[in-house]
Amino acid sequence: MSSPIDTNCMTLTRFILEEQKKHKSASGDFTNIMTAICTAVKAVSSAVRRAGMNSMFGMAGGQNVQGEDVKKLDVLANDLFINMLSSTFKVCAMVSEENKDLIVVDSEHEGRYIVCFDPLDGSSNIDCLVSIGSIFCVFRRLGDGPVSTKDALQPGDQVVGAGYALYGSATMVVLSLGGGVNGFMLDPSIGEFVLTERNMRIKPRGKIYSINESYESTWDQAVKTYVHSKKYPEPGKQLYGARYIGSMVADVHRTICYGGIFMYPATKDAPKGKLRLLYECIPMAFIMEQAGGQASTGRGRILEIVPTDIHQRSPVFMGSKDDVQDVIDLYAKLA
Ligand code: AHM
Ligand code: MG
Repeated sequence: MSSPIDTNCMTLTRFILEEQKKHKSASGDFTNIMTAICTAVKAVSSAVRRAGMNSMFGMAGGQNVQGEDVKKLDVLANDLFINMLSSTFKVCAMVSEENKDLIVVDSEHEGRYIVCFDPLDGSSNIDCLVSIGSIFCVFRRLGDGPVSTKDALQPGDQVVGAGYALYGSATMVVLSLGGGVNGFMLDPSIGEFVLTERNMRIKPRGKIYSINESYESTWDQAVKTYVHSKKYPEPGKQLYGARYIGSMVADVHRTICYGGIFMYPATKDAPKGKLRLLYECIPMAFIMEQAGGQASTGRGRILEIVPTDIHQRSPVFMGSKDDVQDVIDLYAKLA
Protein backbone atom coordinates (compact mmCIF):
# COMPACT_ATOMS: atom_id res chain seq x y z
CA MET A 1 0.00 0.00 0.00
CA SER A 2 1.40 3.43 -0.88
CA SER A 3 2.03 5.85 1.97
CA PRO A 4 -0.25 8.92 2.16
CA ILE A 5 2.88 11.06 2.58
CA ASP A 6 6.00 10.90 0.41
CA THR A 7 8.64 10.29 3.05
CA ASN A 8 11.40 11.36 0.68
CA CYS A 9 9.74 14.36 -0.98
CA MET A 10 11.80 17.06 -2.67
CA THR A 11 11.04 20.25 -0.79
CA LEU A 12 12.03 23.61 -2.20
CA THR A 13 14.75 24.03 0.45
CA ARG A 14 16.15 20.58 -0.26
CA PHE A 15 16.09 21.32 -4.00
CA ILE A 16 18.04 24.57 -3.57
CA LEU A 17 20.57 22.93 -1.26
CA GLU A 18 21.16 20.22 -3.87
CA GLU A 19 21.50 22.84 -6.62
CA GLN A 20 24.01 24.76 -4.50
CA LYS A 21 26.06 21.63 -3.88
CA LYS A 22 26.73 21.57 -7.65
CA HIS A 23 28.54 24.93 -7.32
CA LYS A 24 31.58 24.53 -5.12
CA SER A 25 31.82 28.27 -4.45
CA ALA A 26 28.21 28.57 -3.26
CA SER A 27 27.99 29.93 0.27
CA GLY A 28 24.39 28.97 1.00
CA ASP A 29 23.35 32.64 1.08
CA PHE A 30 20.85 32.11 -1.69
CA THR A 31 19.26 29.25 0.26
CA ASN A 32 18.71 31.65 3.16
CA ILE A 33 17.14 34.20 0.86
CA MET A 34 14.79 31.62 -0.66
CA THR A 35 13.83 30.34 2.78
CA ALA A 36 12.90 33.91 3.75
CA ILE A 37 10.87 34.37 0.56
CA CYS A 38 9.08 31.04 1.17
CA THR A 39 8.17 32.09 4.70
CA ALA A 40 6.77 35.37 3.36
CA VAL A 41 4.86 33.51 0.62
CA LYS A 42 3.36 31.02 3.11
CA ALA A 43 2.23 33.86 5.35
CA VAL A 44 0.80 35.83 2.39
CA SER A 45 -0.94 32.67 1.17
CA SER A 46 -2.49 32.11 4.57
CA ALA A 47 -3.56 35.77 4.79
CA VAL A 48 -5.05 35.63 1.28
CA ARG A 49 -7.04 32.50 2.15
CA ARG A 50 -8.28 34.05 5.41
CA ALA A 51 -8.68 37.63 4.20
CA GLY A 52 -12.48 37.62 4.25
CA MET A 53 -12.61 36.30 7.81
CA ASN A 54 -9.94 38.68 9.08
CA SER A 55 -11.38 41.83 7.44
CA MET A 56 -8.29 42.11 5.25
CA PHE A 57 -10.20 42.93 2.10
CA GLY A 58 -10.38 46.54 1.00
CA MET A 59 -8.23 49.61 1.28
CA ALA A 60 -5.47 50.43 3.74
CA GLY A 61 -5.84 54.13 2.86
CA GLY A 62 -3.22 56.07 0.94
CA GLN A 63 -1.53 55.48 -2.38
CA ASN A 64 1.72 53.79 -3.36
CA VAL A 65 4.56 55.26 -5.39
CA GLN A 66 2.67 54.59 -8.64
CA GLY A 67 -0.29 56.66 -7.35
CA GLU A 68 -2.39 53.51 -6.96
CA ASP A 69 -4.65 52.84 -3.98
CA VAL A 70 -3.04 50.48 -1.50
CA LYS A 71 -5.00 47.48 -0.23
CA LYS A 72 -4.56 46.01 3.23
CA LEU A 73 -3.13 42.76 1.86
CA ASP A 74 -0.56 44.76 -0.16
CA VAL A 75 0.73 46.33 3.05
CA LEU A 76 0.88 43.02 4.87
CA ALA A 77 2.66 41.25 2.01
CA ASN A 78 5.17 44.10 1.66
CA ASP A 79 5.96 44.10 5.40
CA LEU A 80 6.43 40.32 5.31
CA PHE A 81 8.85 40.41 2.37
CA ILE A 82 10.89 43.27 3.85
CA ASN A 83 11.07 41.82 7.38
CA MET A 84 11.82 38.23 6.34
CA LEU A 85 14.50 39.30 3.83
CA SER A 86 16.22 41.90 5.99
CA SER A 87 16.56 39.40 8.85
CA THR A 88 18.56 36.93 6.71
CA PHE A 89 21.81 38.99 6.98
CA LYS A 90 22.25 38.15 3.28
CA VAL A 91 20.56 41.15 1.68
CA CYS A 92 21.88 44.73 1.49
CA ALA A 93 19.00 46.37 -0.34
CA MET A 94 15.53 45.76 -1.68
CA VAL A 95 13.31 47.29 -4.34
CA SER A 96 9.58 46.94 -3.75
CA GLU A 97 6.66 48.09 -5.84
CA GLU A 98 5.25 49.61 -2.67
CA ASN A 99 8.29 51.72 -1.68
CA LYS A 100 9.35 54.84 -3.54
CA ASP A 101 13.01 54.58 -2.58
CA LEU A 102 15.49 51.75 -2.36
CA ILE A 103 15.06 49.91 0.94
CA VAL A 104 18.51 49.82 2.51
CA VAL A 105 19.30 47.17 5.14
CA ASP A 106 21.28 48.59 8.08
CA SER A 107 24.98 47.80 7.88
CA GLU A 108 24.95 45.39 10.85
CA HIS A 109 22.47 43.15 9.01
CA GLU A 110 23.63 43.62 5.45
CA GLY A 111 24.71 40.89 3.03
CA ARG A 112 25.72 40.85 -0.62
CA TYR A 113 22.41 40.39 -2.44
CA ILE A 114 19.73 42.74 -3.74
CA VAL A 115 16.15 41.50 -3.99
CA CYS A 116 13.50 43.19 -6.14
CA PHE A 117 9.88 42.21 -5.58
CA ASP A 118 6.26 42.96 -6.15
CA PRO A 119 4.85 41.59 -2.89
CA LEU A 120 1.27 41.27 -4.13
CA ASP A 121 0.61 41.61 -7.82
CA GLY A 122 -2.85 41.85 -9.33
CA SER A 123 -4.34 43.95 -6.55
CA SER A 124 -7.52 44.66 -8.50
CA ASN A 125 -8.35 40.94 -8.18
CA ILE A 126 -7.97 40.70 -4.38
CA ASP A 127 -11.50 41.54 -3.29
CA CYS A 128 -13.21 39.21 -5.79
CA LEU A 129 -11.08 36.12 -4.93
CA VAL A 130 -9.41 35.89 -8.33
CA SER A 131 -5.80 34.66 -8.47
CA ILE A 132 -3.03 37.02 -7.39
CA GLY A 133 0.71 36.54 -6.98
CA SER A 134 4.10 37.69 -5.73
CA ILE A 135 7.09 38.23 -8.04
CA PHE A 136 10.79 38.45 -7.17
CA CYS A 137 14.31 38.40 -8.55
CA VAL A 138 17.70 38.37 -6.88
CA PHE A 139 20.88 40.15 -7.99
CA ARG A 140 24.37 39.94 -6.55
CA ARG A 141 25.67 43.32 -5.45
CA LEU A 142 28.45 44.45 -7.76
CA GLY A 143 29.90 47.59 -6.15
CA ASP A 144 31.56 48.35 -2.83
CA GLY A 145 30.97 51.16 -0.35
CA PRO A 146 27.60 52.38 0.87
CA VAL A 147 24.79 50.72 -1.06
CA SER A 148 22.84 53.00 -3.40
CA THR A 149 20.10 52.87 -6.02
CA LYS A 150 22.77 52.33 -8.68
CA ASP A 151 23.47 48.87 -7.24
CA ALA A 152 19.92 47.79 -8.06
CA LEU A 153 19.94 49.06 -11.64
CA GLN A 154 21.15 45.80 -13.18
CA PRO A 155 19.89 44.20 -16.40
CA GLY A 156 17.96 40.93 -16.23
CA ASP A 157 20.92 39.04 -17.64
CA GLN A 158 22.58 39.51 -14.23
CA VAL A 159 19.75 37.81 -12.31
CA VAL A 160 20.96 35.03 -9.98
CA GLY A 161 17.52 33.63 -9.35
CA ALA A 162 13.92 34.67 -9.98
CA GLY A 163 10.46 33.36 -9.45
CA TYR A 164 6.86 33.95 -8.57
CA ALA A 165 4.25 32.68 -6.19
CA LEU A 166 0.75 32.13 -7.49
CA TYR A 167 -2.11 32.25 -4.98
CA GLY A 168 -4.57 30.39 -7.17
CA SER A 169 -6.72 27.35 -6.57
CA ALA A 170 -3.53 26.15 -4.86
CA THR A 171 -0.40 28.07 -3.89
CA MET A 172 2.61 27.42 -6.05
CA VAL A 173 6.15 28.80 -6.26
CA VAL A 174 7.82 28.70 -9.67
CA LEU A 175 11.55 29.23 -9.50
CA SER A 176 14.63 29.39 -11.69
CA LEU A 177 18.24 29.63 -10.62
CA GLY A 178 19.34 29.73 -14.24
CA GLY A 179 19.27 25.99 -14.94
CA GLY A 180 15.66 25.57 -16.03
CA VAL A 181 12.36 26.16 -14.24
CA ASN A 182 10.77 24.12 -11.47
CA GLY A 183 7.39 24.39 -9.79
CA PHE A 184 6.70 23.69 -6.11
CA MET A 185 3.19 23.27 -4.74
CA LEU A 186 2.49 24.32 -1.17
CA ASP A 187 1.32 21.22 0.69
CA PRO A 188 -0.74 22.76 3.50
CA SER A 189 -0.70 19.52 5.48
CA ILE A 190 3.07 19.78 6.06
CA GLY A 191 3.55 23.52 5.39
CA GLU A 192 6.23 22.86 2.78
CA PHE A 193 6.67 23.60 -0.91
CA VAL A 194 7.07 20.27 -2.68
CA LEU A 195 8.50 19.83 -6.18
CA THR A 196 5.59 18.88 -8.44
CA GLU A 197 6.59 20.34 -11.83
CA ARG A 198 10.13 19.38 -12.74
CA ASN A 199 11.81 21.18 -15.65
CA MET A 200 8.80 23.20 -16.84
CA ARG A 201 8.93 23.93 -20.59
CA ILE A 202 6.68 26.13 -22.70
CA LYS A 203 5.47 24.91 -26.11
CA PRO A 204 7.14 26.62 -29.11
CA ARG A 205 3.69 27.78 -30.26
CA GLY A 206 0.36 28.04 -28.49
CA LYS A 207 -3.15 29.07 -29.42
CA ILE A 208 -4.08 31.57 -26.71
CA TYR A 209 -3.41 35.32 -26.66
CA SER A 210 -3.69 37.34 -23.46
CA ILE A 211 -4.03 41.14 -23.49
CA ASN A 212 -6.33 43.83 -22.13
CA GLU A 213 -8.16 44.38 -25.38
CA SER A 214 -10.05 47.49 -24.28
CA TYR A 215 -6.92 49.55 -25.05
CA GLU A 216 -6.87 48.45 -28.71
CA SER A 217 -7.40 51.95 -30.11
CA THR A 218 -4.22 53.11 -28.32
CA TRP A 219 -1.87 50.26 -29.36
CA ASP A 220 0.99 50.39 -31.86
CA GLN A 221 0.05 49.22 -35.35
CA ALA A 222 2.17 46.05 -34.86
CA VAL A 223 0.04 44.96 -31.89
CA LYS A 224 -3.22 45.79 -33.67
CA THR A 225 -2.12 43.77 -36.70
CA TYR A 226 -0.94 40.87 -34.52
CA VAL A 227 -4.16 40.53 -32.49
CA HIS A 228 -6.28 40.95 -35.63
CA SER A 229 -4.36 38.08 -37.26
CA LYS A 230 -5.27 35.81 -34.34
CA LYS A 231 -8.97 36.68 -34.51
CA TYR A 232 -9.24 36.63 -38.30
CA PRO A 233 -6.53 34.14 -39.34
CA GLU A 234 -5.50 33.68 -42.94
CA PRO A 235 -6.68 30.41 -44.47
CA GLY A 236 -4.71 27.52 -42.99
CA LYS A 237 -3.68 29.50 -39.90
CA GLN A 238 -4.95 28.82 -36.37
CA LEU A 239 -7.68 30.90 -34.74
CA TYR A 240 -6.50 31.78 -31.21
CA GLY A 241 -8.57 31.83 -28.03
CA ALA A 242 -8.43 34.84 -25.69
CA ARG A 243 -7.79 34.69 -21.92
CA TYR A 244 -7.08 37.65 -19.67
CA ILE A 245 -7.19 37.48 -15.89
CA GLY A 246 -5.61 40.85 -15.14
CA SER A 247 -3.05 39.31 -12.76
CA MET A 248 0.31 39.06 -14.48
CA VAL A 249 1.40 36.02 -12.46
CA ALA A 250 -1.76 34.07 -13.30
CA ASP A 251 -1.72 35.11 -16.97
CA VAL A 252 1.97 34.25 -17.37
CA HIS A 253 1.65 30.97 -15.46
CA ARG A 254 -1.19 29.89 -17.74
CA THR A 255 0.91 30.91 -20.73
CA ILE A 256 3.77 28.70 -19.54
CA CYS A 257 1.40 25.77 -18.87
CA TYR A 258 -0.68 25.95 -22.06
CA GLY A 259 1.49 27.98 -24.46
CA GLY A 260 0.62 31.21 -26.26
CA ILE A 261 1.46 34.84 -25.59
CA PHE A 262 0.95 37.38 -22.80
CA MET A 263 1.15 41.03 -23.78
CA TYR A 264 1.15 44.34 -21.97
CA PRO A 265 2.13 46.75 -24.74
CA ALA A 266 2.73 50.47 -24.85
CA THR A 267 -0.41 52.55 -25.21
CA LYS A 268 -0.80 56.19 -26.29
CA ASP A 269 -1.25 57.28 -22.65
CA ALA A 270 1.46 54.95 -21.33
CA PRO A 271 4.23 54.85 -23.97
CA LYS A 272 6.27 52.50 -21.75
CA GLY A 273 3.34 50.25 -20.90
CA LYS A 274 2.21 49.60 -17.34
CA LEU A 275 4.34 46.80 -15.97
CA ARG A 276 7.50 47.54 -14.02
CA LEU A 277 10.84 46.32 -15.28
CA LEU A 278 12.74 45.35 -12.12
CA TYR A 279 10.07 43.43 -10.24
CA GLU A 280 7.52 42.42 -12.88
CA CYS A 281 9.01 42.18 -16.38
CA ILE A 282 12.55 41.00 -15.57
CA PRO A 283 11.69 38.13 -13.17
CA MET A 284 8.92 36.85 -15.44
CA ALA A 285 11.12 37.24 -18.55
CA PHE A 286 13.90 35.29 -16.82
CA ILE A 287 11.48 32.45 -16.01
CA MET A 288 10.05 32.55 -19.54
CA GLU A 289 13.45 32.28 -21.22
CA GLN A 290 14.52 29.54 -18.81
CA ALA A 291 11.37 27.62 -19.77
CA GLY A 292 12.31 27.87 -23.46
CA GLY A 293 10.15 30.86 -24.35
CA GLN A 294 10.88 34.48 -25.31
CA ALA A 295 10.32 37.84 -23.64
CA SER A 296 10.61 41.03 -25.65
CA THR A 297 9.61 44.68 -25.70
CA GLY A 298 8.74 44.11 -29.35
CA ARG A 299 12.05 45.73 -30.25
CA GLY A 300 14.53 43.95 -28.00
CA ARG A 301 15.05 41.37 -25.27
CA ILE A 302 13.64 42.38 -21.88
CA LEU A 303 16.68 40.90 -20.11
CA GLU A 304 19.08 43.20 -21.99
CA ILE A 305 17.51 46.46 -20.83
CA VAL A 306 19.73 48.35 -18.39
CA PRO A 307 17.32 50.06 -15.98
CA THR A 308 17.77 53.75 -15.25
CA ASP A 309 15.09 53.98 -12.58
CA ILE A 310 14.00 51.39 -10.02
CA HIS A 311 10.32 51.87 -10.91
CA GLN A 312 10.83 52.05 -14.68
CA ARG A 313 8.15 50.46 -16.86
CA SER A 314 8.44 48.48 -20.06
CA PRO A 315 6.14 47.13 -22.74
CA VAL A 316 6.26 43.35 -22.64
CA PHE A 317 5.45 40.41 -24.92
CA MET A 318 6.27 37.01 -23.48
CA GLY A 319 5.42 33.39 -24.09
CA SER A 320 5.92 30.69 -26.70
CA LYS A 321 8.99 31.40 -28.83
CA ASP A 322 7.22 31.43 -32.21
CA ASP A 323 4.28 33.50 -30.98
CA VAL A 324 6.55 36.20 -29.54
CA GLN A 325 8.66 36.08 -32.71
CA ASP A 326 5.56 36.94 -34.77
CA VAL A 327 5.17 40.17 -32.75
CA ILE A 328 8.88 40.99 -33.06
CA ASP A 329 8.68 40.47 -36.85
CA LEU A 330 5.67 42.78 -37.08
CA TYR A 331 7.48 45.47 -35.11
CA ALA A 332 10.44 45.18 -37.49
CA LYS A 333 8.12 45.39 -40.50
CA LEU A 334 5.77 48.14 -39.34
CA ALA A 335 8.08 50.37 -37.26
P1 AHM B 1 -0.54 45.94 -9.76
O1 AHM B 1 0.92 45.69 -9.52
O2 AHM B 1 -0.99 47.28 -9.32
O3 AHM B 1 -1.39 44.84 -9.24
O4 AHM B 1 -0.72 46.02 -11.37
C1 AHM B 1 -0.15 45.05 -12.17
C2 AHM B 1 -1.22 44.25 -12.84
C3 AHM B 1 -0.70 43.01 -13.51
O5 AHM B 1 -0.77 41.92 -12.65
C4 AHM B 1 -1.63 42.86 -14.68
O6 AHM B 1 -1.02 42.19 -15.75
C5 AHM B 1 -1.98 44.28 -15.04
O7 AHM B 1 -1.78 45.04 -13.86
C6 AHM B 1 -3.40 44.46 -15.47
O8 AHM B 1 -3.59 45.79 -15.85
P2 AHM B 1 -4.91 46.25 -16.65
O9 AHM B 1 -5.99 46.30 -15.64
O10 AHM B 1 -4.56 47.60 -17.20
O11 AHM B 1 -5.17 45.25 -17.73
MG1 MG C 1 2.35 44.62 -9.61
